[in-house]
Amino acid sequence: MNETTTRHTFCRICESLCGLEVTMDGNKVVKIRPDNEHVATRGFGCPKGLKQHRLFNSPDRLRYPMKRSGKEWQRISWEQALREIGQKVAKIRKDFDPDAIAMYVGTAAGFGVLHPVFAQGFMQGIGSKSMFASATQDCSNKFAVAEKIYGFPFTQPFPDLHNTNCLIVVGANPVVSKWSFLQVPNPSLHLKEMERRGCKIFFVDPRKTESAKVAGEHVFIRPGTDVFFYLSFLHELIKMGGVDQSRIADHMEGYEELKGLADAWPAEKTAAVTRIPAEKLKELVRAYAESDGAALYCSTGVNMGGNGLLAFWIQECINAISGNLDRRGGTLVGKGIMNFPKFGRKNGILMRKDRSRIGNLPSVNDAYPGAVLADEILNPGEKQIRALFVTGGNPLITMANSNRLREAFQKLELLVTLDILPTETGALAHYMLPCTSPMERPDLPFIFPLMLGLQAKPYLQATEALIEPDGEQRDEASIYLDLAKYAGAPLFGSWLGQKFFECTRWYHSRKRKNKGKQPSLPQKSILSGLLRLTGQPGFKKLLRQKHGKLRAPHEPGSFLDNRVLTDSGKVELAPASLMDQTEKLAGVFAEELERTDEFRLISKRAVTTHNSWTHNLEDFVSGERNSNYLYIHPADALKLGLKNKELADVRSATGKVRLPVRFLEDLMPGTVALPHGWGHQSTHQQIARKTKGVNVNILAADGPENAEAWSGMVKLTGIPVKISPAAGEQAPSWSGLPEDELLV
Ligand SMILES: Nc1nc2c(c(=O)[nH]1)N[C@H]1C(S)=C(S)[C@@H](COP(=O)(O)OP(=O)(O)OC[C@H]3O[C@@H](n4cnc5c(=O)[nH]c(N)nc54)[C@H](O)[C@@H]3O)O[C@H]1N2
Ligand SMILES: Nc1nc2c(c(=O)[nH]1)N[C@H]1C(S)=C(S)[C@@H](COP(=O)(O)OP(=O)(O)OC[C@H]3O[C@@H](n4cnc5c(=O)[nH]c(N)nc54)[C@H](O)[C@@H]3O)O[C@H]1N2
Ligand code: SF4
Ligand SMILES: [Mo]
Repeated sequence: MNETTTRHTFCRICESLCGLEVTMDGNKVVKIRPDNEHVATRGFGCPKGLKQHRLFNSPDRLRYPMKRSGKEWQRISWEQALREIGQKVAKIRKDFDPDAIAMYVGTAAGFGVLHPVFAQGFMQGIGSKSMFASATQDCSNKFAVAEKIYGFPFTQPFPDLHNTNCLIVVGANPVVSKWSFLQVPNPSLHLKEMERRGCKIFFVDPRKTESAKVAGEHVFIRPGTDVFFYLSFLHELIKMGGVDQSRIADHMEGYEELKGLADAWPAEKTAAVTRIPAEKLKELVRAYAESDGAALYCSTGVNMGGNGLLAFWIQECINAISGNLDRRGGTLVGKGIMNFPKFGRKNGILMRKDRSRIGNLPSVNDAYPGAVLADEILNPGEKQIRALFVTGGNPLITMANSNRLREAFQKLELLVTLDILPTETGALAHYMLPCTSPMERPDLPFIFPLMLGLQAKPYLQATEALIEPDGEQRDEASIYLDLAKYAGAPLFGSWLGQKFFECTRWYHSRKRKNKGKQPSLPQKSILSGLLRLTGQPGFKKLLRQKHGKLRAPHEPGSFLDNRVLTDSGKVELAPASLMDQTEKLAGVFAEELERTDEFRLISKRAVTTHNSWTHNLEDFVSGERNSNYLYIHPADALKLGLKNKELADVRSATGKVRLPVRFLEDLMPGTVALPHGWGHQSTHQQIARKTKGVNVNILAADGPENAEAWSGMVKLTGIPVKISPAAGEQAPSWSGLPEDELLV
């Protein structure tokens, strides 16, 4: 056996960014363990992170540029791929409008520093504003609200977990998903520690989750009704006198309007809709108001429920007026390595005021809502989308109304995916371009910690590429540099910049003297430049601190005085654009009262799956795990005549799927759960495609009429469904896919 070596890196699959210790045998990763000495993540890791080398090593990995003719895929050279794609882009740009070329930026793009920057540079060079992003599935509400109340979309307060005495978690399941918009590894340990030191914890969720079983108290809420929970919380908080008037006077505008809004929503009124008894809600408010440092936190269960904009806004107002914002034990606003919000606001970054051609919906973080992507492709016009680049995402599975998206994608003149795997979206593409995996590229932590300090314990870390690609995989930055060249549209619209990067890459490749290697930008030098620009140690120096380098701890009291970026310099509690939206609330409430019998479908994440892309490892999908299931409370099942393990038909206004039932007592009656990210029967991933699951997003509605104002988000949770025992033929479409698309 060769001699093995040990290297240190960090995982780039989810926001935990766990420090990892890797055993290498030459160019091969043989074992991954959690890094016990990591300054912040201290020996934590999950099965996905610890087996990622096997996911990345799969024989199905994209290793060469691939071109599709009809149903046949053929390996082609990079030269051919880049030239043909570039020419097509140039032609569409010339014959139509730059906006006819679109891009969808998926979650994976956010886990590298250079990938999203160069993708954006490519689109800017083309002059296209047709950007879409996975954030419109899961968190645009947070960005839209933050821009209005704090002055910048990325100003995102997070709970001071280490010091808080009361934490109310609404629609999040950190034990499975880790925290989002906050980097805290090992959520179970943290929650237990918090409870041990006397912190009160509540989980407000339609399911008694894994998190709720670890610590704290669980409170059921009917899916999609969070906005009424928050309104009553605000009402009762004001009534109890839990408001810090002097902080409001010093740092906030609009309190009287906010108070006026809350008047109409006592806990007794909303209980019928949220199903949270008034007394229980008051108990939560009391615990929150009486604690020395308390925080309300929400995530996708609230964001994706149809009223995420208003719900999150009111949550933030509660944290602010109670005096908890910017306070030890309350919520904090972190600092990245630079003052990105100030820089962004000054330069208009992420603050474009564009509106979509279809539906006239505003962009959030300079991206349009995914809700209109299919419409933008299907509806004629000069700016009709004709080409789409999908970069680190898999929209066919993860966006609403998958069958309509499929139809739209099939009409595109050019669909290109940049991925590490041949995905379901890739199966419809004209070209699939192979990218380096996280193990094959040097990096710094995800943009959130680096630029915004959304970390419980702030630190910095750098990692080398651990292995060389075993095929022709290239890093995304390099791919976009070439695509820009071949399309005749320089990155960021600057020929000088384009030439600079081309020369740098040429020089770097020559210096490496490695024949046969793929051309690559000097990523470490570029990252080092970024670090130095912001007064940090360079990349090489940072690498020496292999377990991470701690940064200054968060400073409560550093935000309200001088980092609020609204025109008034104060937190805007009641901006007109949000107040306008409250006019619909009475109507929504009345409708909720009418629809108390309706079944509502929610998502359910698992430790072994990550959105749509970790299903190609036998360990994660063997036995019972080879499918998703319709989870239902046994009492509901009995009413509907459904039996455990038998098939059910699930219908929504948009589509239908058929899948096996599993009883789950943890669910609130009237709620069913169906995990997302499944329905892989059309992918070229050999293991994933043999799984049986269905794509839940066949049931979710898209289109501008279903998009929430300002956030542009559609309902991916709380979807109304009808359920019955399976009846009639098992048509292929019940698995979510047309017959001619099925590979098995
Ligand atoms: N019904 C329902 N729908 C949902 C959700 C839900 O809860 N319920 N959740 C939503 C959420 S939270 C999100 S964020 C979206 C996710 O939406 P997407 O971002 O579209 O989906 P992912 O499955 O995360 O896709 C990531 C892709 O990146 C690829 N990849 C991994 N590493 C790399 C890399 O280094 N480089 C490149 N180029 N590619 C890489 C993977 O193979 C995968 O294809 O889905 C949403 N959809
Ligand atoms: N293992 C694993 N980890 C992941 C991911 C993954 O797919 N798998 N995805 C990653 C991504 S992209 C993200 S954004 C994060 C998401 O992280 P989280 O936002 O924590 O996502 P979930 O674990 O789905 O938790 C959402 C919770 O909301 C509840 N819920 C559903 N509908 C409602 C509702 O209407 N109201 C309320 N109050 N609750 C509701 C659900 O029951 C669930 O417990 O996780 C990340 N981490
Ligand atoms: S929790 Fe798992 S997937 Fe997330 S960063 Fe840690 S090891 Fe990676
Ligand atoms: Mo997400």
